[in-house]
Amino acid sequence: MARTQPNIIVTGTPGVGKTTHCEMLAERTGLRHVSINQIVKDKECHEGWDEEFGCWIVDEDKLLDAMEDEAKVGGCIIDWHACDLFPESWIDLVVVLRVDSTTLYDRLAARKWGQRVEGGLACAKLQENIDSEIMQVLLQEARDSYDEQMVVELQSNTSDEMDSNVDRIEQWLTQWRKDNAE
Ligand code: DAT
Repeated sequence: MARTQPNIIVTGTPGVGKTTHCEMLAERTGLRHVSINQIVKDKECHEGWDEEFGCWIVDEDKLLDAMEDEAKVGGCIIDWHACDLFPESWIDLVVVLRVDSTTLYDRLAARKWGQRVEGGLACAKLQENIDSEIMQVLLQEARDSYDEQMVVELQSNTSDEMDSNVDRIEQWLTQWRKDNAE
């Protein structure tokens, strides 16, 4: 059965603005903000907590099982710092948010990790995320995993850019709805 609403992934390095964009988009479009972090935690789709990286060790099979019904219905705005695990057939648009490394540094430093810099681990994690952003790791992952026409790279340094990104995604959604109207 064809989806009556599209599924959109919003991805990018931690701190690029995924959650902020997804919340704004959900409010404006009526689609659902699907936080993978929350699902992994709530439905226990993990094999424990990774102390080194400060995140859950995701059990991808369990996660996909937990999401399948919702993905089939459509209307999900998926918020996650990876995208290659979702089957291409589930997805209609992949938005990769990008940010300048100095802006990202400031945002990450304002988080808990920055405050624990002397602990070493936090500092390594912060630096790893900045390196990952500079090396376009998530953009490459999106391009490797999905048809190039589905992947859009958008800048997320300022609130003006965020507003224009949300406008653009809304326009895309309007067009998708027209194209897929029965
Ligand atoms: P993510 O979900 O990618 O980790 P976030 O949405 O939590 O990122 O945003 C991290 C912080 O940066 C948060 O305080 C909001 C701010 N922010 C995000 N995108 C922004 C933008 N385009 N302009 C200004 N601030 C932004």
